[in-house]
Amino acid sequence: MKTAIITGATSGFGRAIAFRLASLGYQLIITGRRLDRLNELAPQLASQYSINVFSLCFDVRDNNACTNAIQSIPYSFQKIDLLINNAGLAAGALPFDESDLTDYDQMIDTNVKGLLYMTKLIVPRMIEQQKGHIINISSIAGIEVYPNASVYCASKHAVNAITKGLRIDLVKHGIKVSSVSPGMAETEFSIVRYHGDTEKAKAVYNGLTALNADDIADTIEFIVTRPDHVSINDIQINPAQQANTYIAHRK
Ligand code: NDP
Ligand code: 8X3
Repeated sequence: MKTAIITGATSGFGRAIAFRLASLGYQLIITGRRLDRLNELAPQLASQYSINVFSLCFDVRDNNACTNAIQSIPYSFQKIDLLINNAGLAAGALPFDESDLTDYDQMIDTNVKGLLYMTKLIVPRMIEQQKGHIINISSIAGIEVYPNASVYCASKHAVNAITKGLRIDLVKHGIKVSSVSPGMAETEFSIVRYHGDTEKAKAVYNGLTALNADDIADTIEFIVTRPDHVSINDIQINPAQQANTYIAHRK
């Protein structure tokens, strides 16, 4: 049985990926900061798919918390085959001169440093196994920069650079490194971005059918079910009505 660890499994992509990997027979380590959601999700996954699930409640921005969490993983989950670095966010959507330093810190600390902390902790296990797979959830914001999102875009450009660097450095250890770069997807992402303003969040998707979390789970399923000799480097996936970060055709 393969083991996967998913950061940010309490919502959106991470939650959908957890269900999909469970359906593929993975045993799961699910993580996030919201304990109530982890406590609800773990037994649901375990009973629906007859798999083992271990939850870890911590903040990926805190390296000590990441270290303690990974050290607490029970023996039967220690051989980690798949790391999904998904925890992340956009905070705020304002021009640079009007935007807030605390939002910058949150995005860089979560999307970049949190991903690095988790990867640094899991990679030695994969090197020991001479096998493993890391999938980083990036964004089309890592490919093109759009207005009012300089730091979010910077964080996802960093994710792409880290992904490429890891792929180069880890290839000799049999470790695959992939990324998924979605466009607009309706999760809790925009609610978080607009600091809880659900009206503004809803308006982001006006007139178009956004991606949903299952679309991303489909993509992850494709990546992890390729044969051993095949590595998917990146999959960019958009709503059909979104051409790129600038152009969306709203009906
Ligand atoms: P959600 O807000 O629905 O989910 C985000 C997840 O990340 C939650 O489970 C949250 O858990 C977790 N998370 C956030 N901050 C932290 C933290 N500091 N420590 C631990 N966990 C954290 O958004 P999505 O599912 O849409 O986003 C998932 C990823 O996809 C992000 O990296 C995002 O940038 C990326 N993405 C999203 C797109 C979209 O349009 N939705 C498009 C492209 C990429 P908790 O709050 O419990 O800690
Ligand atoms: C978020 C997707 O289209 O807002 O990563 O950049 S988009």
